[in-house]
Amino acid sequence: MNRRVENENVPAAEPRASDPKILAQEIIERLTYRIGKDPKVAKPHDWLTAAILVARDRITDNWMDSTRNTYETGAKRVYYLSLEFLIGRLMRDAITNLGIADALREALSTYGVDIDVIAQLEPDAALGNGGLGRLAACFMESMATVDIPAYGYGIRYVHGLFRQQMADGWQVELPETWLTHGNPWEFERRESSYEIGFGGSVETVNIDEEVTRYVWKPGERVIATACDTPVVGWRAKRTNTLRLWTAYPIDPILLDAFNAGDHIGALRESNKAESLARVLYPADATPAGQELRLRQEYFFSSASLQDILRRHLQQYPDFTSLPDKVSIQLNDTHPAVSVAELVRLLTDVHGLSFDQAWDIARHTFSYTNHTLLPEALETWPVPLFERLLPRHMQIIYAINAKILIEARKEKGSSDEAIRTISLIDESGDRRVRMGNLAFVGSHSINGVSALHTELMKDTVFADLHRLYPERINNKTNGITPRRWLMQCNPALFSLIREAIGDAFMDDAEELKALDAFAHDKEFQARFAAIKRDNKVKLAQLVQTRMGIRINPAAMFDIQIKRIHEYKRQLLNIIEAISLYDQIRSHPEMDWVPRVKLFAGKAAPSYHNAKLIIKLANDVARVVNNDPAVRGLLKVVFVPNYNVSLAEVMVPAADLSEQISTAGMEASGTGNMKFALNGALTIGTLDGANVEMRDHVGEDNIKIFGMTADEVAKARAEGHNPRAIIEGSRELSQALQAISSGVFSPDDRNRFAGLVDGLYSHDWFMVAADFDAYAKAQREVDALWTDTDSWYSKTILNTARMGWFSSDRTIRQYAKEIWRAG
Ligand code: GL9
Repeated sequence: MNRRVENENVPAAEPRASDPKILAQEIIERLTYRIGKDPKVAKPHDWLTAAILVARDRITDNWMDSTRNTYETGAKRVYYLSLEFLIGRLMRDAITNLGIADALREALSTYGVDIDVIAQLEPDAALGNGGLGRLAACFMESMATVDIPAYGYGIRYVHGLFRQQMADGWQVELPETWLTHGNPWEFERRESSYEIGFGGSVETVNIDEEVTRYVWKPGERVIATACDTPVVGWRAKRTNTLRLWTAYPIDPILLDAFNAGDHIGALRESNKAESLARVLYPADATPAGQELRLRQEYFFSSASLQDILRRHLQQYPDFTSLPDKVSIQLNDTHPAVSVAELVRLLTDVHGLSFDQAWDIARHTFSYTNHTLLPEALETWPVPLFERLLPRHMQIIYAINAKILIEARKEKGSSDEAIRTISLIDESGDRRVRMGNLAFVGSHSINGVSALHTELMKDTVFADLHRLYPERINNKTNGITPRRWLMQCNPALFSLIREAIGDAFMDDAEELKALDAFAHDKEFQARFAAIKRDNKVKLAQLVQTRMGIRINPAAMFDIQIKRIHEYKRQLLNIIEAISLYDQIRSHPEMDWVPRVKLFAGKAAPSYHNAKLIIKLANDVARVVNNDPAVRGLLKVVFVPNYNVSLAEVMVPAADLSEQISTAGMEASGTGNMKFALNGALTIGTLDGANVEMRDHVGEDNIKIFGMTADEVAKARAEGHNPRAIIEGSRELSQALQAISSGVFSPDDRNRFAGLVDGLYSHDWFMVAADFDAYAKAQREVDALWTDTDSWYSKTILNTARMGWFSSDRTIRQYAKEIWRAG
């Protein structure tokens, strides 16, 4: 086993100095001895790898200090279990946090290498789908920054989120191959390997009258091996570990089969094991629902828990201290099987009683819910669960019995309440409810914005909340200001620093000192000039990638996020069509020039989302080529949205579209990134928009549309979208244009399904909110023409967004949930 070798005579390595000369020397050393390249013939990729290796050494010094320190102080460790980490590129993040960005730039320039050029070659680590995965990445950085001993646990997918290509305006998915050039950030830890079982049967052994032991004999086994990436916090205060699991077969090749000539069969086991970590499921807020997904969930949960228990026993005598020394945060329901797995490990492997194990589990786990969409709450068919994880199924039944007896006997729950609290959904084919399992197995269940948390109490978890009223709490999401201001918008960062000093670099709420500059003409002009430069950069990107010219003087109106009906890209497109009509009908009016930019991926099986992408592209083609528009409106769908593209688009936005149907976006985090970078938000009272309005002030955000209560009421009482559409001239004309094939002359019926949905039920209230949205957009136009007022508002947005730093969010988790740090 992994016993630590305590050898006082082995000195720690000397921390490395970071002046440009030394860095330059080391770069050549890495290039020569690690990459095996003569600097004279080194390719840009080789320089990138060498630079990363040099940075990594410095991180490693800090990493070892952090790990040693946690061990010595006996501090509580936090484990963040997440099936997704949407990291993006790491180099810029790492070198800014280390404080060697300038020195490294200088070092590379001595060889004529431009750091900005090689930085572009680093692939995005896209091990996540969207907001949930990006939040996990921001949290990793903030946990290191606020000095919490934390580990992220996940899967090292060989293929991250698919690459999106456009073929005639349709989304086509291609595999993402981020590991082609290797991954210089990671350290594989072959010694940290665990066996993970699937299937088989459970044997019962009666030890005596009272004690029965259960022995799970899995039918299949694979090996999980750790791969570590260091995550360095701001000013390198601490470096934590992101531990991602890779799957290996126990027997890499079945030699008998191979020798008998069955060359493919000989690799079957190996392929099966490796398929576990091969691809990220691209589903967004809809469960993937396939056996491989449940296997992935169990694989990473089991490996992580075995690792956590091993580390605990290295330092402490037994597991009674687990809840004091360990907090495990379940990021959504994806790792919820961990609840049963911990109970299994503690009872079957370590010999604790069921009651002891259950008590420890409940005090150790906490769970974050990220969505209210009922279809997104994972459930698994009982027969599948039982076949794949027979022992866990028994444990889930035992937990269920305990909970339901308590609900009935002590709390007097009704039959109806018992039905919704049960871990087994019996309304149709019997299914295991992972949300309920995560809830009952945790001492804290948190939502991700104030509104979302309240809705959780009233809807999905209403009965569980009545049963355990002290468990649900709110932790409004945040974003790391390092990546989402300092790094992505260096010019704005410098301007702020010049104006208010450095305090905001360590405490984002200090940005409020900028309030004093909101009406300062000179400051406004400089703020505007920076925005303009950022827009020019985006315009260049659009020109080179898509061959479309956009005017940086126009208002950049941006909606970037996953494509989903509830996010209502459709509302935005229909409004663009309506504006297009009006510009042509009223050429005499002073239209504000706008560029409407969209980007985002659709889940490959989400038919309507893919149609919405096609519609955006079809509308773009027509509008952009119509001379009657005179360049006053452009529509652009930028392909292959990812973290790196966001880093260019966010700083270039004038207007941020946060227009989800109220009650449906749990929080949103893109909303925060835009406002922090000086964009005005047009949005509904949904998710964190509500709290953003409270912070920036209602004069500095454009809120429109139905509230969550109104939406719930309209849905319950039934509303008549046809009457609404017929009552709105602009809307009916825009829909008429879509239906008659103005944008799809090659296939008039292409969008019939989308339009019919609006007439027949309009579940997402696109029709219901249209007029309010269009009116809000014209009010935004009016604001835009008053330049001073526009910039005073956008400056106030930057000034007042400090609270939305993920450092604040993490401090709240640490204090109120983890009791750590
Ligand atoms: C999400 C919510 O939809 C967002 O509103 C929220 O900001 C994030 C982070 O809490 O979580 N839940 C969810 O399933 N996704 C979210 O973005 N989806 C993806 O990550 C694709």
